[in-house]
Amino acid sequence: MARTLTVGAAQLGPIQRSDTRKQVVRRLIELLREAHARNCKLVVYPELALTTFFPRWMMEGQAEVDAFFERAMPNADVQPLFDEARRLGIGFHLGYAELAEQEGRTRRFNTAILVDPNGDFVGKYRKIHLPGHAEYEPQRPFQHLEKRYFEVGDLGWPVWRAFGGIVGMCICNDRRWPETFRVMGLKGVELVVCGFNTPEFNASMVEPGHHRMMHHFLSVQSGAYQNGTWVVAVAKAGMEEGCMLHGGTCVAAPSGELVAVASTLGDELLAYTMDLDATAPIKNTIFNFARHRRVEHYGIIVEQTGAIPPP
Ligand code: CDV
Repeated sequence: MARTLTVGAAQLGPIQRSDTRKQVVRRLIELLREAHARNCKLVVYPELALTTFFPRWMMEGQAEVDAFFERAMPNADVQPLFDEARRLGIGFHLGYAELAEQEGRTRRFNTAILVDPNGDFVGKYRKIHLPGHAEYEPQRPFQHLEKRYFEVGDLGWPVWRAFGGIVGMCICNDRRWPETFRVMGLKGVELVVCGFNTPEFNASMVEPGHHRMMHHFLSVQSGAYQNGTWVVAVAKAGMEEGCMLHGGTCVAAPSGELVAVASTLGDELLAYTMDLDATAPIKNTIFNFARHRRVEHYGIIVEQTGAIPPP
């Protein structure tokens, strides 16, 4: 029997700072209902899907920062999403800022969860590749303070048997790193879901605008192809507090081809039915890891972080 799965890539338009969680959750539920009408079994929401992308601001007071974090999941504001998803029999992936009391201290992560159609937790991922900087940089038109507000994720890249396949998660900047996909590829991943917030303009370097979207697609497509996996990458898009997020929600097939791309910068649902068995031809041939990988030559990848050119 074919292992098909219909996934809803639920792109969000901008969330302004004044928007409440309740307002945002209403938008998430609207997309969820559309996904149900279009037979989706899994809905993927973006990174930090409950608030504006707050690392663009330098905030000195911890209370001001913590207002963007969730202390429990679900909490009262998000519970209606969990209730509606369970009622409709749809699972979902949701990104949010997580404040956790762990090992006797308060910890903050850029987190995503995967919830099954019964409303049960499948798993959690905490973003590992945190881009940006930790200190205020006055030359930037907007900040990117993920390194200030979040700790590096401590859960690795687990994968889970869920939704009829093997599913893993990554978050935004993670998609640019081949290591992200390869770790999950080595665990047999068949579907990687990834939420993102990517500004159209790179505040730290001169980069033509059209490169931004090209680099996004290039990263997602190569991660898919080189590991024989489906990738569903979902944007927060549009003009958010004066910062244009480039959008580009998409589905990449295990062949590396883009099979669906969003056409707007607003709330938009892409529904795509994928065959999870379409991962096998790539996994069993060109990227048959057991047969072709040469680990005796890969040590430097984990022994060394930065590049060291010859003298
Ligand atoms: N939220 C992100 O991780 N954004 C980065 C930007 C800063 C480049 C990204 O990789 O899209």
